[in-house]
Amino acid sequence: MIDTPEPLVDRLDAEASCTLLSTFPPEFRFGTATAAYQIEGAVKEGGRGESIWDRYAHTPGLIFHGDTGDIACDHYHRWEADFDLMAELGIKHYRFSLSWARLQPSGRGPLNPVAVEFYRAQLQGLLDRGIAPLVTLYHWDLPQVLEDEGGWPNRNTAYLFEQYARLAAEAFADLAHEWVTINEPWCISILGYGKGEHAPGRHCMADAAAAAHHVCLAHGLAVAAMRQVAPHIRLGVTNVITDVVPASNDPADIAAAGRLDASSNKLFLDPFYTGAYGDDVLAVYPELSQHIQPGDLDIIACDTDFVGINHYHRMIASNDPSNPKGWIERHAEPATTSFGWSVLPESLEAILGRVSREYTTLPIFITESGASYHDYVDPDGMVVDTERVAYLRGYFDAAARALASGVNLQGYYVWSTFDNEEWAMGYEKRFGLIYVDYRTQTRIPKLSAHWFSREIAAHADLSTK
Ligand code: IFM
Repeated sequence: MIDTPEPLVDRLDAEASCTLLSTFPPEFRFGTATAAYQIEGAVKEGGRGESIWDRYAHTPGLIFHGDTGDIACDHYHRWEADFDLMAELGIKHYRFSLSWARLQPSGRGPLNPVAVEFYRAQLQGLLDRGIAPLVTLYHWDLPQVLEDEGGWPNRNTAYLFEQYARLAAEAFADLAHEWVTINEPWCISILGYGKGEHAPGRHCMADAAAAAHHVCLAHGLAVAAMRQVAPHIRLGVTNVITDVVPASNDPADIAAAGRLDASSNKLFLDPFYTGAYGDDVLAVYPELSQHIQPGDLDIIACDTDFVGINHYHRMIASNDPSNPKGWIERHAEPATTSFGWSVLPESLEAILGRVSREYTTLPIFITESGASYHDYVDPDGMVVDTERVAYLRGYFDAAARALASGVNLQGYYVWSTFDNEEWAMGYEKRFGLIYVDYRTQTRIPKLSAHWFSREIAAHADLSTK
């Protein structure tokens, strides 16, 4: 176990709690999560191809401060030391992603052997340290060549993803037994193709609707292909679920909240877990229908083994006839993360209850939950992120309440292991339990990392009793 630096000991004693000890079953998994583009760097090494995020980041004006993922946390070169540090902290579960652009630089054909070796070494490195991997196949880094062929709005991208998924299962399933096919279809399609806030930066809702359907299809095709070559693996898809509430009891605001919910949550929960898009979803995205081919929804609603949920905030919806969408949305207050995102643990409880009541009783993993704060290194060389400790305690308590109420919750991965490249916000937002000094690439476990380390050690003790 890691030594807690002297200046943090008192603070940590003050922060200690018994939440995990008393409320989570011994087999409940606590872990942390990252994604390839956000931490790896080395974008031109090992035969990696260009991804849509490389192209987007290098387009002036799109990313805060002109930041790019070219170096990021340099995890490509430092992964062994990074895993050593995680092991010292006692982390036993780790979710990370494979880079499609690294494994298939041209989006098709055999996997790049250098990348296969790199990820096999990482997987083995995790297992050697007693850390169980949860591998995400796609966390947003589409090979740029596929975007040049139309990207996710092009149905063929789903078939190419199926091939990539099959090859990845062949290459890694002996070492990786649990997989998330796709991370946050909403961000891929709506932010990437509709709002232009993420790569590839298109502003076209018709493209976004096409992309949404093809991302769903890609998931279903991938599950079937991966099961064929590796029947033993466990599979799921991860959606980001927002807690949507109306601004008032006015029926017009309630209807507005329904439309916002349809546009963000139901757009994916419906097809994945009911095998149909709700009428409310089709009303918000009328273009969807023209992309649905016979049999698609059966493929999309395939059997999976678990449900991945990422959760970050609550949005408040109000009716607004003057807005082209018919509603406006704002972040709930108090907005206390550095992103302006709400800190409302009851939102987590609400969305977990909702998914298990309305959609599925499959095991649920919170595959991401966390907060960005203005972390800095103090004169003692420490990063004292008391806000993050409070945040995590509140959200773990909410998860415990959901569990007690009957939600089949089986794990919680904190976003993120390290500070990293936060997409369009570059390095300005810090989500990590471990602080990264990007100039020197020094890693400093924050107060929250020491707190988490103590908590998970206490929780691990449960299973030995
Ligand atoms: O950093 C992202 C992650 O890649 C996907 N989910 C949300 C996080 C915070 O914005």
